[in-house]
Amino acid sequence: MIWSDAQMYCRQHYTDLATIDDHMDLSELLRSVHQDYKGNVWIGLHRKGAKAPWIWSDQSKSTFMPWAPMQPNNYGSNQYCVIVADGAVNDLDCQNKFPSVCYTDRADTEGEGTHRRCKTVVENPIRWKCLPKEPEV
Ligand SMILES: [Ca+2]
Repeated sequence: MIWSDAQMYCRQHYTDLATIDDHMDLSELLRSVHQDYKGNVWIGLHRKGAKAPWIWSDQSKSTFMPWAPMQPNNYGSNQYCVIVADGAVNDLDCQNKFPSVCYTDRADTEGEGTHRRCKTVVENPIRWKCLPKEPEV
């Protein structure tokens, strides 16, 4: 999907496109993704224009943006959306079609009122990574 479709899809079916909070979160994301896919995936990081700040789709305040070397470079002056590739992030043209990583907030049954975020990789066709498919309503 292109980035905006991925955002819409994640918001409809999960909580939102994935946010990365820290190195642990990045490792978990890579582990989810790399089960059988090594390519680029959209995450929730994006911006409205070349001068605009980078923001997360879910309004997260996370400042963890593990840019690959020389990134973000806004190559071609239209790279406003962000992928994870090779364990780092890179800005790309939002019109590219990639699988995306959504997340779901859900109660952690072993925690004490804390939540954990389950990440799910979405492709065309949709592949379910860490949550069972929800019944059709
Ligand atoms: Ca780039």
